[in-house]
Amino acid sequence: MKRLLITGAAGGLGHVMRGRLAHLADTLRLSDIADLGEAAPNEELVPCDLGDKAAVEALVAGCDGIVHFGGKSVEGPWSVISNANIDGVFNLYEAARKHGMPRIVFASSNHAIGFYKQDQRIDNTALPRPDGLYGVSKVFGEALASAYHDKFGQETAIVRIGSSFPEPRDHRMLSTWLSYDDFVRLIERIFDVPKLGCPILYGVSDNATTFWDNSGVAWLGWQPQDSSEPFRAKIDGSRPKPAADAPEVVYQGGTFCADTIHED
Ligand code: NAI
Ligand code: 15L
Repeated sequence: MKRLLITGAAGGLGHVMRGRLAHLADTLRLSDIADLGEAAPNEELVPCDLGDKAAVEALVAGCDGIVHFGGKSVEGPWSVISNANIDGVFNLYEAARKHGMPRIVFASSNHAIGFYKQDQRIDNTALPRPDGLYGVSKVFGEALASAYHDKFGQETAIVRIGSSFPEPRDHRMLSTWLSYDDFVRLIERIFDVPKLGCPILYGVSDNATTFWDNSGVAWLGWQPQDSSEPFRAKIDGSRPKPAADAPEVVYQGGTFCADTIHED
């Protein structure tokens, strides 16, 4: 690619991928509402609020691919979620439609399906069961991606990310963990395949325990290579085992299922 846009580039995943995806494009265009630091020679910094339609249109112009990490990444007040994850995603897709429909990686979340129980194994055809306003906003993004694919041919990989951190932080994350290396390999595949369409897939490493079945997207040729297993003893030793009826043990979305609705 000539120019790859990473939104949310000042955030946890955006910061990591800023350092790991440079080989995919001549130029990385990096955007966020938060401070992005100094631009490296191969980087363009374009700060913007995703809720600002005109700014997002200018942001997307000239990009051949988009990794969309920007937005509210946990539960929060509706005004914040709706600005970033509803209006922001709409603005992004409208901008993409007007500027050549660059392929998009949409960072959806396991919280789009968080109310499935952990003893259920679901695949990429599972109906949404969002576990809060944040999850609902991700379902909206998934639906918008699907509509823009069917109407206009816009290609998106809808990645329901599990828990992508340097290492799993609790017992549930032993099942939901996605290593950074596996995520990089996934993004490489998404931009490499000749025809993508608009698949839903689970962003999860090759963990010994899992809730999710990615066999429906085997054609993508992505083979996660990491596992949370080496971290199990550390988690067992450092954290009390939660009660059998605790949300983090019962539901795929864990404690998000017990979060309240945040009023503005
Ligand atoms: P993060 O919260 O660290 O990063 C999100 C970034 O988006 C922040 O830098 C923030 O400033 C920016 N942002 C928020 N509102 C904005 C707005 N209105 N306009 C422009 N930028 C805005 O989150 P993280 O962990 O890096 O996640 C990245 C994406 O992946 C998010 O969309 C999140 O929902 C999704 N995700 C992440 C998971 C994980 O395990 N890290 C799991 C599931 C989904
Ligand atoms: C998410 O969607 C969040 O963005 C991330 O911070 C984690 O909470 C993750 O889900 C998770 O479920 O572990």
